[in-house]
Amino acid sequence: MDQRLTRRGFLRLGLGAAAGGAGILLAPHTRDRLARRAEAASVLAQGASLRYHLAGTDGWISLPSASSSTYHPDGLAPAGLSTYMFGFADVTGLDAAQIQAMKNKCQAPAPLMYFDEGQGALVRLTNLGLAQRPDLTDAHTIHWHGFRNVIPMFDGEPSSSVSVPIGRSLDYYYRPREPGTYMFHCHVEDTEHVHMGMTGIVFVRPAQNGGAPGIPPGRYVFNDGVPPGDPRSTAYDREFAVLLTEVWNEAHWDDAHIQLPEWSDYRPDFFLLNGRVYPDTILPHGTPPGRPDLAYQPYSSLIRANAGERVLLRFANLGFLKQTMVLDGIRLRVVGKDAVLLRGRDGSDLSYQTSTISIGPGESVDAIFVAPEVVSGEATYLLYNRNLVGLSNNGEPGLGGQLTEVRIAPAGTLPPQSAPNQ
Ligand SMILES: [Cu+2]
Repeated sequence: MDQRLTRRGFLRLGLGAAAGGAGILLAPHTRDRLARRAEAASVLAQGASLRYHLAGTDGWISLPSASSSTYHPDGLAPAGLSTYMFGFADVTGLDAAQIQAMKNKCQAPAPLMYFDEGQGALVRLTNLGLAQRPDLTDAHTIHWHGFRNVIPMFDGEPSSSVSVPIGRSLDYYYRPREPGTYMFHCHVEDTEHVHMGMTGIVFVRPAQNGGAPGIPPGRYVFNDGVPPGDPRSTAYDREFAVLLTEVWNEAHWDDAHIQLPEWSDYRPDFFLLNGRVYPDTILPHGTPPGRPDLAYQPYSSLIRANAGERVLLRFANLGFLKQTMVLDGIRLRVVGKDAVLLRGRDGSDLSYQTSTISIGPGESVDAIFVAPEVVSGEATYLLYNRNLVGLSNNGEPGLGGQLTEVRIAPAGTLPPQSAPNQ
């Protein structure tokens, strides 16, 4: 995009094409394509390079409510659970019997996936079918939303590509070239399958993490080309992916009860961060003590850091409504939008500081903050949806929805982060 095609360059292109057509030499892009094809073949030949294995199926999650209505909690829900879902289960490394046992045990949201720039990797999708709806023969796919180098085979958009029928698997091959934060979802009957929960975050780490001339190895959002001390740097110490989704009780109840929702009536009742609503958002990862009902909502949204550390928030929205998230008292610096570094073509820094991030469906935002000093003990800040509706559970009084805490500990308290969101 930053190279203008001059008249001379255009003529050179024509000459190159003519030479290639005459069989004199292989144009560089042809050689590149052959090399990539060979690389893909070698990756596909190695079963070991399977990076993630997801199973598409249905299941149930737990969303809290003080009152009950026709649609919530669902009368068909297993004890302790409330809401019927479609989704992905993490079956990475499981054997065939263990994978089959995950039918009707999807999680919300899908497993967090991440990749390294330039490294080819496989993601296997197995379709286990829907236990609650054996009458539905829905296929599933993985659509990596925003992936810029996809070939149709692995795009997951079923009207121009393949999808995975019940009982079958497909290996998706990716070689990411553009670092940043993305999202993925099933693209089959996508209004339904996306809303029902087949959504997750995927991000790509830049090659610069391995170091570059004048830049030490580290953690960077993008190949920003500057050392960590530079104001334009995207270096960070900790990273947290935050997926925004919604649950409209009626649509979920309809799918469990063999009914069809009228999507133009869309009116969500729950607003979720990483598959949970406040106050569950601040509970630990996995199944928190005393909360077996959260077994299928494994992701905490609690953000913890030491004072002085740089913290990256990777936001993505796969609900159907625009949301506005606020972090009071700490300035965010937005460095990326839709997996693009905010940098002008002339190199100017287009990142900006804000306390407020508006994010529409299908959009992602990369924002970094520096954890402020703490006076004594831990300091707590709130990250929340500015719209009161998004701060409520099922429209009831009290705080709920898209609210979580940012807890800052004195410098040196927390060990280095071992994995994203930890
Ligand atoms: Cu699907």
